[in-house]
Amino acid sequence: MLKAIHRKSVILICAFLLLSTAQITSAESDSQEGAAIQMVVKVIENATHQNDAFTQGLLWHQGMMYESTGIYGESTLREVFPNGTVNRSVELAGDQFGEGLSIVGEQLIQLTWKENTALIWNLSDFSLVGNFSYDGEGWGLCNNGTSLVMSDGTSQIDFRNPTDFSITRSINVTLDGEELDRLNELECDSDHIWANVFQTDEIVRINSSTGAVDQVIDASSLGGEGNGGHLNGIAFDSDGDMWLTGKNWPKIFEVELELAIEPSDNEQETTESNQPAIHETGSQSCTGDDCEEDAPFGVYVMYGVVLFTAFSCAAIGIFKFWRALPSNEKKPLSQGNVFDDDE
Ligand SMILES: [Ca+2]
Repeated sequence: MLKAIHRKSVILICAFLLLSTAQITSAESDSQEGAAIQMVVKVIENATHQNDAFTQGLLWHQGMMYESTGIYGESTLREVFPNGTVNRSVELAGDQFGEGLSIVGEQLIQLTWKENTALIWNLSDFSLVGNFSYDGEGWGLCNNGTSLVMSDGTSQIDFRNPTDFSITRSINVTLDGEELDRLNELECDSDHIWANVFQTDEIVRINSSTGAVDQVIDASSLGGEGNGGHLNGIAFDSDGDMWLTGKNWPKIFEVELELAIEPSDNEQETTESNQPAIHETGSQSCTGDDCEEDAPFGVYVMYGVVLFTAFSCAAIGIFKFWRALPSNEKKPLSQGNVFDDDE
């Protein structure tokens, strides 16, 4: 009887340890996925931005900037040299308020705010060649390589077929589990969407699959409303560098992203000595726009417990298997019995 209790106790202990460590692993994973990392911007250089541009959409393409500007009666589509000089510009109809801007092949797609119309412009001569219709408001637009990605002022982001503008899927954007709306000018790649949060100095980086915000970027150091209007322009150049501007701002800034955590004295010295792309602070490491939290000490302890448990249970299983063999097949594993099997 005691032997049976002993054997069952060992099985229960193994099961308990494995279940506990699995739960710890799950909780730790959830924690790392759920918490958005706080970032700040560091200015690398700046260039002139036309301060009559009420910026609503911005992108780089083959060394030139393309910009959509808003306000009824003043909205435009512009091609801008890197030094800020406007090369070409075309005016929208007086009843159209320019919004997000993206490019598909040799055509620029420009949203309008409440006119339910996306304008299709030929890149070569800025001729208006067509339009798409959509429901709701038009805010931000970007191209992730396969879809046009569009915001409409709500927490929903739609992925649209670039050939007919039909919605193929949607995500709900959340920050730390709460819905986040007012997502304005956009920029995107295959995995992430960057969005200005309307009337703030914040940009959020959104997971394109889940809608969860994994980075919150504080760009208030650029001056915000002090430049003439709200932050509202995100674009990556051909080197992958981020450029930011805002409505009627006189400057556009190339920036790098850094962790918002206050550096220690030693790390301050490292930063001042012009450390490049890789920043390490506390328990976090960051390489440009791809930052993740390192596992804390507790995780390594948990991994050790898992390995020990698995090894112990495997050893017990092997021993029991050996015990169950006919006596003439046994090799001399041990002289004593660790566990007696009463079967
Ligand atoms: Ca953009």
